[in-house]
Amino acid sequence: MFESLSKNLEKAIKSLKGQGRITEINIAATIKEIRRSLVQADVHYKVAKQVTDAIKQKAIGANVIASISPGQLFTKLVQDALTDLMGGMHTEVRLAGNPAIILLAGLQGAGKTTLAGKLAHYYQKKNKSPLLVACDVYRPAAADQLKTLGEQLNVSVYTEPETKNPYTIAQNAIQEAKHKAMDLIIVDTAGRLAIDETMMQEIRMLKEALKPSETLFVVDAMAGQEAVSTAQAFNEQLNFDGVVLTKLDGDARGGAALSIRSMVHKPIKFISTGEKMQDLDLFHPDRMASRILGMGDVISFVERAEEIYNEEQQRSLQQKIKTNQFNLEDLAKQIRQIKKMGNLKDIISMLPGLGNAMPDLPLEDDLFKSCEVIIDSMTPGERQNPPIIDRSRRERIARGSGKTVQEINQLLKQFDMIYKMMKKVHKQGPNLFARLPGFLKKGR
Ligand SMILES: Nc1nc2c(ncn2[C@@H]2O[C@H](COP(=O)(O)OP(=O)(O)O)[C@@H](O)[C@H]2O)c(=O)[nH]1
Ligand SMILES: [Mg+2]
Repeated sequence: MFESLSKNLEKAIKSLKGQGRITEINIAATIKEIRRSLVQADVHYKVAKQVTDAIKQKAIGANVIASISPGQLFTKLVQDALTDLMGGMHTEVRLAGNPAIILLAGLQGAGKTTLAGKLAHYYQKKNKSPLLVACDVYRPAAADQLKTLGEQLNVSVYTEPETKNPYTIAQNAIQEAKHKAMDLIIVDTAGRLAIDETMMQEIRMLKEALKPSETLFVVDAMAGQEAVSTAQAFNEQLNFDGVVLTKLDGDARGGAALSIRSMVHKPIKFISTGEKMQDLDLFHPDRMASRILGMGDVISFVERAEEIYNEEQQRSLQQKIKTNQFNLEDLAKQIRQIKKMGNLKDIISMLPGLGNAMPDLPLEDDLFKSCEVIIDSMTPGERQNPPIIDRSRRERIARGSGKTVQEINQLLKQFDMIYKMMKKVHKQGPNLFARLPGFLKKGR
């Protein structure tokens, strides 16, 4: 996401390099470039102008502090301007009442049902006890979709296949939640392909009747400017509390994320970056701004890493390295852990300096897949003691995994490198990757 915007902004700021000081004349081209980059990212022209006017004013005003380079100053000013544009601070989702109710609204295909599952997963980790409620009464498949997610997450799902009134279903779900001492209800609703009076009326009534503590409008970020106008239309009818932007992993140009706050005056609360249940992040304007500027989002990275690496796992990994017992089974385990952090491209974009360097690489989520397939085709003995894998074993593994012997050789060579590197790192301290969350935290 935001790849071309990031590149364009970086280019615009780079053009200031070599300038000793800031004058209205030498920043004119940069300002124009920044504005053009924003418009190209599908930010409304007026908003883009507002942003660049603010940057320009501050840049000229800041001229007196000559201790930093114009490039550095501009990066900071653009970062601040983008942060302000997206709302400044993170706005919390408000969960009040027992059960607390979250109502989801949005067009068909926006990602509501998927989000319902993600929110259940998210709040479950926060020790809430969620109940998913299927109020899309038009598409029977929607209830099944929710049920599948519920099973996968081990979260209860409330459905009433025969009932055609979403309000009745929701009321009954509230009773069910009270009965079972569940403290959070997430209501998935029906969408339409376009804004439609019947749908608006239905969701408006549902909101009035349920009085949810949080009504979230869900919108596909790839819709660009249209996401903004849809948000405006829903907000007029619903006066929702916050926005969830989905599909930011796609080729969304970023316009929706950048403009919604200033055009609709409602905060973005969550962003979704993939189809998996863990691909959900709280929206932090400052973190997003640094990500756009290619400065990464180390804090979100750390938060995700912390979720999957508990102390116990770290200790056991360190122990293995210390006693030279790290083997291919452990490598496979590490790969699975990294994959749990979510979409690979998304994770990499959180790391400073890598976000902009990576988009050109064919980084698929199944990058690790062939490693896993190969390791799967080995016997336990081979995984635990890779040196025994001789030529004939390599041939057998190649046949079993549908790979070539060269690919097997390559994996074993990579393992050997990782193994040596880990031992080296271990001499200076415990495993680098397992240590990364704490390590990065100390740095910030
Ligand atoms: N790539 C990607 N796909 C998503 C995301 N959120 C939802 N989807 C997909 O978008 C499609 C529509 O989602 P769904 O939840 O059924 O939308 P609904 O009609 O609003 O309930 C499904 O195929 C989802 O897997 C996301 O953040 N990224
Ligand atoms: Mg749905």
